Amino acid sequence: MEVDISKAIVRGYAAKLESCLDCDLVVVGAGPSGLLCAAHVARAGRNVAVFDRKLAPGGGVWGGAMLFNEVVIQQAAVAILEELGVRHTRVDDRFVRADSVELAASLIYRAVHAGAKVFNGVSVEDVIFKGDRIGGVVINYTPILLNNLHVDPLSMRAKVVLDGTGHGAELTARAAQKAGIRLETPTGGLMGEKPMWAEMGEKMTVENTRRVYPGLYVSGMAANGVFGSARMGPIFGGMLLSGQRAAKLILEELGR
Ligand code: 48F
Repeated sequence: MEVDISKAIVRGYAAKLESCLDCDLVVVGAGPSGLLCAAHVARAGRNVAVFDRKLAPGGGVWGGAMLFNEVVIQQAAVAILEELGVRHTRVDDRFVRADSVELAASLIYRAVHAGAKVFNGVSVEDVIFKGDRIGGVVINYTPILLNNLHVDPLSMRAKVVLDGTGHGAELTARAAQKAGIRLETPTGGLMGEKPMWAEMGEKMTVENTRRVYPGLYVSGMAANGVFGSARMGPIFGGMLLSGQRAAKLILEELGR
């Protein structure tokens, strides 16, 4: 029995991973923007893989604000909450609030049920770069990286890569630094996140959701990090709207 259990797991995981080695979209970072984008693109019938270095996907949603596990969402994104099936309570004319655990669980459920393959405990440590385009990602198990073990990674091809890595825009920063590329930003480089300004941060995270290099898009806080916009704290409507916009732009590109 022990061996049959192991066989089932090994075969299931191998099949899942192999099905993504040449995919349409790799989402790096299973935060709210990345998960919602993955759900939409997978629901449109595309082959989507999501990687998160942590054990639990969901990014910064779980802890609400300072571990007070509630989140605030502005009216503009309430329709997304309803589509996700997340219950919410009116705060005032501008906002509703919701349980952060319910939001994180719903985002993960929607992405997986739409057909996206979510790989937890896997870090993206590099991109595949061939001259004029980002063509995929380089992955490794997080425990290998945490223990500084000298173990080579695996690579997977993707038509589009989404940097949804949150504060720091880690993937875009690494790609820009290692490949020496000029990003499609006003300065050609990573402009860096600005201090808290909730209204501006929320507005800009949606506007900044776009392509930054052929084959590479940014969403959520990574988008604000790349384009030099403010952080916004525990209001999550912008993240959801950013994920929705990323999906729309990526589906347009994939449809070409
Ligand atoms: O930061 P995060 O939640 O992404 P987001 O969609 O949302 C930001 C909000 O949570 C919050 C906010 C207000 O609304 O400001 O911060 O921008 O999630 C990013 C995920 O990316 C993973 C990381 O573990 C987290 O779960 N991640 C980061 N770098 C890597 C990565 C990497 N190199 N490989 C794999 N996963």
